[in-house]
Amino acid sequence: MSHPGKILRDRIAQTGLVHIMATHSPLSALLAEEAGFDGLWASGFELSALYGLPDMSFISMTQHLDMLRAIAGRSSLPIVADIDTGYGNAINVVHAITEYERAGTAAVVIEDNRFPKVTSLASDGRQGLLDIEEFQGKIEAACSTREDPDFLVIARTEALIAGLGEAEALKRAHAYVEAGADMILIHSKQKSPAEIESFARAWTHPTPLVVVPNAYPELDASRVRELGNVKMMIYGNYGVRAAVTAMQNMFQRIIADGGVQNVHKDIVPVEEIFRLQGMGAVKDLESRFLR
Ligand code: SPV
Ligand code: MG
Repeated sequence: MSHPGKILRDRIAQTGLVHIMATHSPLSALLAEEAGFDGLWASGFELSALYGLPDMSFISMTQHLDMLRAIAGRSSLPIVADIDTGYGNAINVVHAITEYERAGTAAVVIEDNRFPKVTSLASDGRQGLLDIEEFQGKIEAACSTREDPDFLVIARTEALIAGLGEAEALKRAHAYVEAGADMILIHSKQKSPAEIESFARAWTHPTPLVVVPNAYPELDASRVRELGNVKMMIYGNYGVRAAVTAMQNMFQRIIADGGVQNVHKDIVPVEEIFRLQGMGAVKDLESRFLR
């Protein structure tokens, strides 16, 4: 049996900073693995977008888990699962952790929003945070449910997103570590990384931080390494944005050109899709077993 939590922990120890790419499908996971990422982010935002829905708890745990299992079946990279609020209260978290660990997840991120959550990145998003004690109960529930002690429980505070300021974010992060969190994900929706960098400098606790530079793309790996205590960067929505950019462009050109006569040379040949689909293995099986 593989131990995805151990694989992720070892990778963090070896590199000092892991790069985790958002995925919404096994295909995008394969592409992330081939590109050289250390792990996969089973993003709620990306999966919601894949269904054409906003990221506000419309996607069920079952839908998210089904996709995560499909991803785990096609990639050997450790998966960091975005389980949003944990699908309810601390009891729902117990159920979620059991299911996600069985599905082969290396780590979960649970955020201190109230269910149903609303995407963090909307400028006018409604953000209601749980009381600290209630969220501590969810973190404790997650930690006591995991069977593999290397399975990582990452607590995410939305205090900066909710406009509660750095002192509240620090207070919450300390409380979540006290409850057992292995890492703290600190997020912001400001356009500049200043808020995140200030938090990271003020965070003197040895528990490492996770950042998601979606709104503040200038926060690159070299800037993150300078902070010293950030051990994971999650590229939160780059897969789905890249896919949308490519498909919008391609579909518009086909309509404008009245056919595919011009565009076909600008996209991968179908053989590349065969390769990603594992058609080579099917050919071997055919020659062995089909009579
Ligand atoms: C996600 O990718 O679902 C995230 C990151 O949670 S963000 O959308 O930036 O909140
Ligand atoms: Mg999310």
